[in-house]
Amino acid sequence: MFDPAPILSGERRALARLLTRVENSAPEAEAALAALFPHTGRAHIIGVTGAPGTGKSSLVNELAKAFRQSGNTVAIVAVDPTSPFTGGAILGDRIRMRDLSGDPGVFIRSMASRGMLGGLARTTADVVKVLDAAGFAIILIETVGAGQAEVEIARMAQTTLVVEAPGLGDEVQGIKAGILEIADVLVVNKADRPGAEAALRALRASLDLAPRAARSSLAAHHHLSSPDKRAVDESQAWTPPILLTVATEGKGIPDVIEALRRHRAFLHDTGDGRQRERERLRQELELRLRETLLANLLARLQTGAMDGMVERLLAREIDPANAVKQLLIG
Ligand SMILES: Nc1nc2c(ncn2[C@@H]2O[C@H](COP(=O)(O)OP(=O)(O)OP(=O)(O)O)[C@@H](O)[C@H]2O)c(=O)[nH]1
Ligand SMILES: [Mg+2]
Repeated sequence: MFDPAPILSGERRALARLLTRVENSAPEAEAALAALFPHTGRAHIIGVTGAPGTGKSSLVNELAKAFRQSGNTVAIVAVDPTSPFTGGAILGDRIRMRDLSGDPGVFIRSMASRGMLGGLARTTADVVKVLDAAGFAIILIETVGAGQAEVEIARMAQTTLVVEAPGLGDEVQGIKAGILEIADVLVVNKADRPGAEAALRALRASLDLAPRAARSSLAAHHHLSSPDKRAVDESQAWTPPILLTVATEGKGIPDVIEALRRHRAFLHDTGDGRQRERERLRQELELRLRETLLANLLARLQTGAMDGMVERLLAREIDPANAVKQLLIG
């Protein structure tokens, strides 16, 4: 039987051991997650995302220090979904976050997608649940904002902080468009570099252009559809603040902390937080349902049935849609 007590009291070795099991989808992990679930839902989960090299890790490091100074415990989850050679990046982060190590109120976990059975987004969600149950007041999740997995990871956060930096090439414009929509707080880091003010103005312009529904509360498009209700919602919609920082010098950090706290209060006061949570849980349920149904189905197929069907497709004897029908009929 899994004993949740060591995790609930934040015992670090028990925590590290369980997180490894969760990452490896070990059979014991499921029982542990079930036992811990009632203890989750207390942390402020903050996603930090943005193009490569914008200074996310440096910023996370500074935010963690500031949160510690005001007495909050902090867990950091650094996710590196892109590179199969994560050793270097994680080592770099370790060095950057060195001033946090040794502090019992800080827990840092680096995750790479390689070899992860359950998929990165789901595993990250489970890791965050464990840290939440362990009582960390603040959970910072760093992802590189490049693809679907990262956006999904950002969505599991209550507050999403998008980091920009001046002088990024055109290739990141696409990334920007996608992640601007999910931003609750925008930071232009590397404000010591030329072009920071211009980047800030450009961001402000694209935020003004963005359709309001896209960045107002989730409630606006899921729940409240009648015009007058929407008007009410607009008046209390969240406008993402845009802030300048120099993470390497710790400049601008108090304003970011303030914005994060304000956003949390907004989520609480408007009921938006609960609606986001509801959406997130629905998504998780759907995802797991889909996975389980598929796994059950594949387990029931006769051995070789798939291979045989692939050969028939190859020979153009059948089309994919009818192949599925035949496999389901058995
Ligand atoms: N000039 C300047 N450099 C910075 C600032 N913040 C971070 N850097 C530098 O930018 C580089 C990348 O910083 P990281 O914090 O690793 O950025 P990141 O976004 O986490 O990078 P990835 O995780 O690899 O995507 C490092 O060399 C930092 O020292 C800043 O405010 N000003
Ligand atoms: Mg980083």
